Amino acid sequence: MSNLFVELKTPLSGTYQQPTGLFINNEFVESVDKKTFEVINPTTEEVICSVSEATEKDVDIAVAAARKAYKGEWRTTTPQQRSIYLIELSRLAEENKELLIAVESLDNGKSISMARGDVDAVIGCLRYYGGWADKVEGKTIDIDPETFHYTRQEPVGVCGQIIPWNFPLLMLAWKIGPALATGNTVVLKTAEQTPLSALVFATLVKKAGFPPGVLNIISGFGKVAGAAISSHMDVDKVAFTGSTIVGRTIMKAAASSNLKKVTLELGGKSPNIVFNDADIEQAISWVNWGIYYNHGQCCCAGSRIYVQEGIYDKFVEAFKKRAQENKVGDPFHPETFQGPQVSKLQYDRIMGYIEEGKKEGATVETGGERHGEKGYFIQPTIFSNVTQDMKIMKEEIFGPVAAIAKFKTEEEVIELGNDSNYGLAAAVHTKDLNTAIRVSNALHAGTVWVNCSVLLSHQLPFGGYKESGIGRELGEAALANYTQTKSVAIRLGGAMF
Ligand code: TXE
Repeated sequence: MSNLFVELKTPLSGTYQQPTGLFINNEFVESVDKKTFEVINPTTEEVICSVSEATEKDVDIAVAAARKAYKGEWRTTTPQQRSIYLIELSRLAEENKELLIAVESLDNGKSISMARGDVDAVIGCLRYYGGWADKVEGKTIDIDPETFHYTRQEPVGVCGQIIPWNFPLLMLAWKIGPALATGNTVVLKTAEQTPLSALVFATLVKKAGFPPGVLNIISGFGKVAGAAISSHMDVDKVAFTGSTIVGRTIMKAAASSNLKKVTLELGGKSPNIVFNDADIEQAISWVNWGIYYNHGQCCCAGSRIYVQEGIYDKFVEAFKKRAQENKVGDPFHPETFQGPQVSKLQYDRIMGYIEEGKKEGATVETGGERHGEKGYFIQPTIFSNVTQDMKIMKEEIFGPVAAIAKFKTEEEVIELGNDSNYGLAAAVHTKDLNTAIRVSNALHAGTVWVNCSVLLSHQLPFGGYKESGIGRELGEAALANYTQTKSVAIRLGGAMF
């Protein structure tokens, strides 16, 4: 093994070889400046290993590799062959599932049950987009008998993809699936907090048969490698998932460089609405899942919980009990529901919001403190009596912190639900079909769940209204982000006009 691999160990996988280089042209390479950075285990706060850090120079090399592949063999690779590659990549992910789960838990801190769900979704997503590769079609358009018109859906070119740390592998799959299916090449930058699972995944890319340069995966920081991607003159499109503030920066960089296409999947503060007539047991289970799934580190987390006055007290009491039952601890313990937050920075941000909630006068029903002595663990926290103007009701906390408020009428809760700059998702709990449909239609959100919450499928488009983003990922809708329409008009003969 070269010095670009280190031997690591997890309780689930035993020892394994962790790649640490930048994955460019189907090989692991050192960064030009030989820079590296440390990766921290959020459970122990200890260093796991160091990985190569990409700078602008490495981004240039990766983009050149992606461009060369795009102009070369990949250009003439048939849609059916692209489908075969993606489905083989999905199969290899399945074959290496336990290792991918283990590395995800090690690096991100997510419980293995959550990591298992993620890796299953990765496998499904890659297979799904493999299925799309040979089904992207243009149209013939009948305009006049003298001319034959048709459209082609062509790839955009070299795509830069910048992903966050909350679902390191799943965000990778959501991004590369539609991009590769439609014939683009990719330079993907992982989040600096969680580079490890994507590097393990990279070992499968060459095995799946992808030509060199088609999919390049680099580790690095946002302000350096991320900024280099979004302002690069030879990147045709940038796709980003992360904070709204960085989303704005990326759009500006795209606008002031080469006007590359931009899709953004940003933050959220999703309302979770429980009506008097809801099945209260079910509603509590879904509300609990909606906010505490992935330790609250989910852009579509149901973090604003509005409960109708008739069941408010009963709901708060029962929800409190449920949240206290969520097992917090070692992500590798099979019964753990909630592991540590991903980093010290995120831990501090969340604890800051909790302090703010206390200061602003909301009631702490449960939690509100650190869990344990070591690692970035936070108790599942519920604030009740939260008003609309409080910070914890307005801003994305991105942690295990629920804010609950009481409402009286349907009209009032629609107003409250829509009173946000975000519009990623929402949930409605009621047994009345008319209420469910009326409220779903009235909410300004890219996804509305009825009698459930935070249920995602690679077949269903996902994305935000308002400041939650631009474009839709997943489903057939995502293909539009990675193709451009060419119209062809063929004159069939006859004199000009
Ligand atoms: O996100 P950043 P952070 C939200 C959530 C969280 C907050 C901050 O509220 O508390 O954002 O998290 C790259 N040019 N979400 O600071 O900075 C960075 O390297 C180009 C919501 O971790 O947005 C990483 O790869 N790229 C969210 C990615 O952007 C840049 C998921 C995300 O990091 C860059 C994560 C720059 N100037 C956080 N600066 C969701 N929508 O799911 C950073 N990056």
